[in-house]
Amino acid sequence: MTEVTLRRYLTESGLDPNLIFLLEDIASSCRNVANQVRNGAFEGNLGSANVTNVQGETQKTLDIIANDEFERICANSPRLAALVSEEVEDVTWLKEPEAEDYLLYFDPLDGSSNLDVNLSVGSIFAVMQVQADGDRNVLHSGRNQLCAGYALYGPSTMFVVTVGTKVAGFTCQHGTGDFRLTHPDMKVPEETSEYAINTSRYRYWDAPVRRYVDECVAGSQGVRERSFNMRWTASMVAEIHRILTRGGVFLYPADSNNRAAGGKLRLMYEANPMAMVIELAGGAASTGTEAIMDIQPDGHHQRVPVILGSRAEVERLDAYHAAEAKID
Ligand code: P6P
Repeated sequence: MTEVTLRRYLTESGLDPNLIFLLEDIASSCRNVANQVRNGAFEGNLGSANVTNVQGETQKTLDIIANDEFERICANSPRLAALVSEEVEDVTWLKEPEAEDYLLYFDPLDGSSNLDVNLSVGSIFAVMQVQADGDRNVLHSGRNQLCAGYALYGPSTMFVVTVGTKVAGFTCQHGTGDFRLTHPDMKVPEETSEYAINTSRYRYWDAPVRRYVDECVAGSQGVRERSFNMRWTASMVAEIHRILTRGGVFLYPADSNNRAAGGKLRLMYEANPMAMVIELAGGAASTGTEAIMDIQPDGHHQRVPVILGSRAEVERLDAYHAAEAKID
């Protein structure tokens, strides 16, 4: 059978042609970013740009290059009205907004601290729509996302996308550069014995998170009566892809050190897109106290706590947070 290309898959999804154009532009941006990352050492693009972004983080040279690639390619998408990028403080308006124009939210290069040590990085994206002519509001809840996904720049480059039903994975064919369908219906296993969290933050964690991780560490000798495995790759895209492939739960919770900032991960272009992917793959995505996609944003760089992955484990963590709230 002829392998299904991204264009054929999107066309057969019955999407508005302008949304198909935009998704193909996003995929082209990711393909170019993959090439820039792969050739970073030859182009002198590894290392820091010695510039601090709106997040207060020192930008990597490739952060800027990746952002520029998305802007350069997607700015030509016919009905794209605005770009909301992790790397740019303000919303970039490309045209006077008209009802049903598209809004693109993206993290052009997530996990870029991994670049210099040659570990996986990725790009994350979501698309929503302008609600009315002239409406410049970009603060819509994640339930309004039309589509979302990510590119993973790993041993192979993959483009994973949901357009509101299934989650499909496309692998970039070395040589042609085509994205071909290799994972037609990605699902998150309900149960898991693998969790991902930065355990160096243990001293900052709230009681529910400590309880959950302590029980995992206790393994078969504790209340869970089975052993667990832990992973932490410092790349949300890589963590989510592993969870989509074999299950797991990813936590970047609120803690005593990040609570004033709202958490670590950003709602509009990290948590929301990944929450849509995970939920449509049968998993769950929560802050510990509410579903991520139910949050009404109050800023386009807003940070939120993130707990997502295999549904049984996310529900357990939500229950631990609820039990703690009763005690407080
Ligand atoms: P830490 C990368 O900077 C990122 O935003 C996510 O991709 C990743 O999961 C997390 O932060 C890593 O955070 O505290 O381990 O460096």
